[in-house]
Amino acid sequence: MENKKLIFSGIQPTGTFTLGNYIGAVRNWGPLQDEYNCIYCVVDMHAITVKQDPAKLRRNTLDSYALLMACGIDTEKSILFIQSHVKTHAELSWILGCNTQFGELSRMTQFKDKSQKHADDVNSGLFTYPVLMAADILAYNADLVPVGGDQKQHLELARNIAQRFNQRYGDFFTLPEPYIPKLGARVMSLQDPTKKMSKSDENPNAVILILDDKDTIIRKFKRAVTDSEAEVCYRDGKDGINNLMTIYSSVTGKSFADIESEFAGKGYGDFKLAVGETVADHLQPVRTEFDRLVKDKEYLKKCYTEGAEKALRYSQRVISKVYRKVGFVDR
Ligand code: ATP
Ligand code: LTN
Repeated sequence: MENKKLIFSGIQPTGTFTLGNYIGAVRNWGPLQDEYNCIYCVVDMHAITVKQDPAKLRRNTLDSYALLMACGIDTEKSILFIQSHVKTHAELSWILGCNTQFGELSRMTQFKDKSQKHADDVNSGLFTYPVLMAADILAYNADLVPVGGDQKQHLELARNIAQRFNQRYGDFFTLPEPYIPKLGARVMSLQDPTKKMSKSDENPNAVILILDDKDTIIRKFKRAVTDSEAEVCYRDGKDGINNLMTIYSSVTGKSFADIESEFAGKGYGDFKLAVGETVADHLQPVRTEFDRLVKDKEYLKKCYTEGAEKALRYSQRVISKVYRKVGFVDR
């Protein structure tokens, strides 16, 4: 690979991507490919920290892979692979786990949220989820990690784990930096704008899926929860409108001031319709490209097989050095 900084990121195949995943993360991944060496991954091993139906997981993993390509990831420029195909992630995860404190993991807000939501299955994978995430990143000694705002805490932990390893065994890991967009780092649920929009939300009206058709997208925006005023402006306490303005701004590039004047004197109905239409039109090319790609199973297989081979080759070099550092005997 060329001598550029290295980017790593991953997304879970827990369903189809939401507008939150798209604006907060995935749509930023494509444009980074020219400036950086990029490695992207569908993290199916993270997905099984909550119960998954095996047939659905398999389908969602392949769909997620195709969807990343449809969102602009080019397998000629970047390494794009499926996490479970590359064994080094699990191997490094064990070693990093031995350098991570119980207390640190107990403080992770995602763990607290998810263990409440899945109270019947608080398994150890859910608890050590951030260790596997640190392994994903450190197995490539990545410099930058483009994610939404909700992953900041996990990234800080990854840095702490890397630092601790470096102190114990001698400088080795690069400390990865988060790369979080200024706008749209936290797209909120359309039904409860105090909660983040999430793939696993049970209420379909809360979430825009990037594969939803135009009518569905418009209908969901029309039903979005707002407030009892009738003024399109960005202000504290107007969580619903603030969220819609953020979405509209991030797909059109218009500033909040422009949006406020565009809708001055108009009601929420007009604004919601404009957001719905704009988002649907913006996503149309992604849907068209996804439909084309997902039918071509042979091509997808070729891409993810080659992606896994490249990722394994790269990370194997890193892991071999880690094994030596911790005192494992050479094979
Ligand atoms: P789940 O609900 O299954 O936990 P999720 O929707 O949170 O999934 P992930 O696969 O965990 O999605 O996240 C993929 C990427 O999308 C991450 O970089 C994450 O920070 C980002 N992301 C997820 N939700 C949002 C959101 N609402 N706004 C902005 N970015 C988001
Ligand atoms: N935990 C992340 C997904 C993820 C990830 C990673 C992101 C797993 N491994 C490595 C960046 C780098 C999430 O989005 N929920």
